[in-house]
Amino acid sequence: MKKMCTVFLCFLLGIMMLPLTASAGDPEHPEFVDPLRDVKLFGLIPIPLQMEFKYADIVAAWMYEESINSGDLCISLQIRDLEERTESLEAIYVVDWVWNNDRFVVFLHINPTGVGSFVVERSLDDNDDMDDWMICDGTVDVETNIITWVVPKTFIGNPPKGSSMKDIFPMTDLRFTDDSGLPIIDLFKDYPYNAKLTHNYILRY
Ligand SMILES: [Ca+2]
Ligand SMILES: [Ca+2]
Repeated sequence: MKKMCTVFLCFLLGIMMLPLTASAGDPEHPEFVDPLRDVKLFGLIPIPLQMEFKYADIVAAWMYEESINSGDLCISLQIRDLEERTESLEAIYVVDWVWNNDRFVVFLHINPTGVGSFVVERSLDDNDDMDDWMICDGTVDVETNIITWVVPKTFIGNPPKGSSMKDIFPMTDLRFTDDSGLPIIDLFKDYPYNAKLTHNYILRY
């Protein structure tokens, strides 16, 4: 009987914790998980040795909010081995998502001169062309290999508590730098199409 009670209690606790787990974005419960060592030439051709591309290899992405800054939505992107300064190529880090049929994207460039601006763009008119952008706050942490953008909810249409952020897709690009004189094409990419896991993020505030 005691054992049955314990099992029942665990079951109840499990049910109570379910909504939390479903909406909690953090490194242990990311909304997006990508395979490792899957950076490809032009995004198409597998590369056997991936050592040179660790700073373009997506590991995971997630969203979160903090109660003291509930007017912001934070978007984190974890990379296999993040660098604050690249050796020669320009690295572009992107995460996009959808809410209410509108598209949003955050991005950041890191090149041999260092870290660029944290940018968020929005498309509120049912197409993929971004119609507005702003510079937002953010951090690059090379200890944890995590980039985080802090996006004011006012810029993304003030989604209310319980709103579902869908299609959270990160992407990376390595290109020649603007001042290299070489063609600005996407040389190496990690695409989200082979994701191991994708979830929506449900706003908590
Ligand atoms: Ca990857
Ligand atoms: Ca991938």
